[in-house]
Amino acid sequence: MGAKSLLALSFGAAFVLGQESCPGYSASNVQQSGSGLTADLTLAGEACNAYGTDLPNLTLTVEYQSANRLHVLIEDQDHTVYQVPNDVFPRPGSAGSADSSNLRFTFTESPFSFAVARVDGETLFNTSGTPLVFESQYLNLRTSLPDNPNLYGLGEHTDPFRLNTTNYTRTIWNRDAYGIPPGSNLYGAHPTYIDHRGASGTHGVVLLNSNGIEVKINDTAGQYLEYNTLGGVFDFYFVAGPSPVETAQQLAEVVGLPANVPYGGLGYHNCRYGYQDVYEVAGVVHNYSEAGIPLETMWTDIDYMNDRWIMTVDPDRFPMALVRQLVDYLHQHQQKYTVMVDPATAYVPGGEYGAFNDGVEQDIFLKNSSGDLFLGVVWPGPTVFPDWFHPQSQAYWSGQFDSFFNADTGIDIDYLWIDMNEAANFCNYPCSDPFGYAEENNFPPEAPAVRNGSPIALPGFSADFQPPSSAAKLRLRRQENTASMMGLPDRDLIDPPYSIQNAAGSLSNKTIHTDIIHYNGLAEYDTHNLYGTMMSNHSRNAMLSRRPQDRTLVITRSTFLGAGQYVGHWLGDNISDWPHYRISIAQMLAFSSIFQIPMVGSDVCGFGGNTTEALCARWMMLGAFYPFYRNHNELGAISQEAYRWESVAESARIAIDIRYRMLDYFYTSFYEQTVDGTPSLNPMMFLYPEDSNTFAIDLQFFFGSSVLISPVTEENGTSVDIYLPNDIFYDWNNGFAPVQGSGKTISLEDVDFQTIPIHIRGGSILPLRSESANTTTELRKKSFQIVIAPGQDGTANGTLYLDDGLSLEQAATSYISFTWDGSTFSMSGTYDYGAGVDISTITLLGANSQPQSVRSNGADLSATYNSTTKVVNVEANIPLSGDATVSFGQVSAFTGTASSAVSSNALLLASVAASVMCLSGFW
Ligand code: MIG
Repeated sequence: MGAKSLLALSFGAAFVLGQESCPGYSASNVQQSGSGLTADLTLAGEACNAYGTDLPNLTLTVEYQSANRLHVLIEDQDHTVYQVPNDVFPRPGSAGSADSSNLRFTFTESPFSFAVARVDGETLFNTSGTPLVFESQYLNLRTSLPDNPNLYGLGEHTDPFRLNTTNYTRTIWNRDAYGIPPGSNLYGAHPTYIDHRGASGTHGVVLLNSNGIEVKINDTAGQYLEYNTLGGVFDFYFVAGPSPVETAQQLAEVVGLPANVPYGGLGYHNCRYGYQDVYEVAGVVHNYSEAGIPLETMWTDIDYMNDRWIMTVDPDRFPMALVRQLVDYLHQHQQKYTVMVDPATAYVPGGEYGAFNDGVEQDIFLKNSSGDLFLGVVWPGPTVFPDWFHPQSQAYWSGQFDSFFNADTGIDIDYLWIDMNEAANFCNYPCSDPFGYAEENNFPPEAPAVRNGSPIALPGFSADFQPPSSAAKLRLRRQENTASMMGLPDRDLIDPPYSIQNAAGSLSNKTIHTDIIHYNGLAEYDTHNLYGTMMSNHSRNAMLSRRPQDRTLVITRSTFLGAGQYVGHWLGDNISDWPHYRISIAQMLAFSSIFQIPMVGSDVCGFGGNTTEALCARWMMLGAFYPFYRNHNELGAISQEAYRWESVAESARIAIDIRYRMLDYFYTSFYEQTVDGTPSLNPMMFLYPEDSNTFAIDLQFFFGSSVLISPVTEENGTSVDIYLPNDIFYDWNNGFAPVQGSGKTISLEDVDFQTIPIHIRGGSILPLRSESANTTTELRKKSFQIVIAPGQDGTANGTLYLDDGLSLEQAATSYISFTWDGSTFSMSGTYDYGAGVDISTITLLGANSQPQSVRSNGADLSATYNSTTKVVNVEANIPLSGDATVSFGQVSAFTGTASSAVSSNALLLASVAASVMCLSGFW
């Protein structure tokens, strides 16, 4: 046993002692007001100094911020302790009162503890079991919970969506986490959870704290959840729910509403690490088009850079002139281009490297206490890191983007990918010899060979799409280095007395050292978890400054609370295996439905290791229902572009076809999330919150709120057990035939490798495009097919949001509500955006007979009926320019099993008596 673990053990012992012997606080000077209260908290006995020194004087501030939100802040009276800066995390406004709140705050004076309850009497949070501990480098607070609670969130992690509640630790400390192992801290910090109690409601709790955190959940002293942090303050937001969807909306008010994305950002993306040169990238674009698989956006990883220096191109492999031709080609074909940028910047003093020189000149890189630049080792070798807290950092970053990503002279990217921003550093603490480390470990790595002779002739690319005759590689020689709430003083910023279970070991391992002080005086120890989100915000602004009229799409690896306001997130370095395929659903649901970062997805077909044909075929279909749909692959792994196997190509064509037909439906859901936080992906328990069978389900999910996706999840399997709540569904893969769910698991058999089970939830109206297209630009020219899927009560509704898909400020938008009351379809709303297309078809599902007539505006519309699938198709041709109604005469709705509804993925339904009935007295 090493010294370090002995140390940890002895601290563990001290902790138990500390917990019992810490004195807690007593409240005095309580000032009540209509909107909350304040009190002084004074250490109630002798300091225990378990992991640092106890702070003697604290302040409690309680604010009823809105009807459903309560803010509880416990901070040091001196305001010396670090708090997350308001410009990094803008606090939500406050305009509530105790009288109008659905929450109640109560407290005990001595020893101080508090509780939060909903006005219905449900206690949500109660700290009375243990004394509050508030020390210079350690905070501890515990709430008791009901037995066997249903808890979700506390990311980023790859544990099940519903969290374990015994002997479970969630460490929150952003980390470069290849392979995203379960039970460990990953790239993002989201100390938010929701607690779901079925009929007793759902609520949410956010701890706004960017220090290292360990949340412990156990049942050894009754069921509890405990926060252990390495600093900061207790800054809690409680939201009342009581439904899961309302909880999500209220959490969005705390962390901020997510940014909207360009419509094209929802198209299919292809990426990999290890494309040899620009010809290979162009070849991939060509191959997609040959294979008839729609490719919306081509991506390039760090391969394009000259020796991995950001803001440079490799003159041999990715000469600027050719990259520019590639981008022109993509743009002419309505496709987009994205590249990666890392924060770590090659350390090359005394040379001609602009990104480094400009940063030095503007003094925006992080420094050691000696005043020297702080050096780590990343791809280019020894590197420096931008200090996002520097007042010039935005100007610097935007300036680099303006020149390198200049539309006239540089790479005119459409979207942006930012990586390694935890921040990642390959060199372990103390990294005393970054030059030696870089040398030994071969950073930057050898570039791949330069192609000899003429590149392959690629159809569509001009004859001069070949290397400039005198490719002069710019090689700069690396030289020796020539060149009030700020946090308590006297802390150990490297080895704090309490150790959180950072999978990288010491806090400073593989990242920026935690004793680095930012330009504004804040310590990396306190702000580490903010680095990726601050880079995200800077990068978004830099992209917007290039194209001020347009929305942008930035995809980041590291996130903190509120990052969704700026960026989307890909789930990092997964592995090409079935466990990672499965866990991607839980990860994605947490980001979309809890953390409010809805533009999310995993590397399709898997990043690390070699994928397989079967896995890739399934993953291309599952990925079609990730908001962010990108195939990405590791350097050295076998190729996995969607066209590499015919079975995968076919899965991709089918899945993209479905996704694109649904794209406006999903775009509408996404838009709605940007307006009020309503999740655009739903865990099953969000929509069936009283059905306890749904609480742990994380292999099925709703795309939007109406489309249930139930992928095959077993290796090489062709069957899947799926749960259908007691509700009516319609089977996408069987001509929309109705399926009565009965709160049971059913088996779908013979689900071949080109099929993903999809069910439309009764009660929905979906606006689909009548057909798919090769790009989203073309897709927008297709007419609409409105699909009415009546619920068990015979009614349905849905919405459609239309805009130009790109502008930051929209000149005109349409927002249309559709309803079905059992016999009449109506649409009403605003119609300012000219979509240029009509509703060509209205499709009514679950109809028991051919309607005698279908009328709109006094005119008869022609309708056909399929008695096997129970579907009525109406030639509607209704413009999207004004309210309209269509009445269906004498149509009766179907419920129960479709006796002959057998498709390739035959449904073995729990036997529900086939019954045909009129659902409303109207018929
Ligand atoms: O240390 O840029 O997660 O997507 O391909 C690896 C190379 C750095 C990690 C990213 C991955 C990317 C890779 N990057």
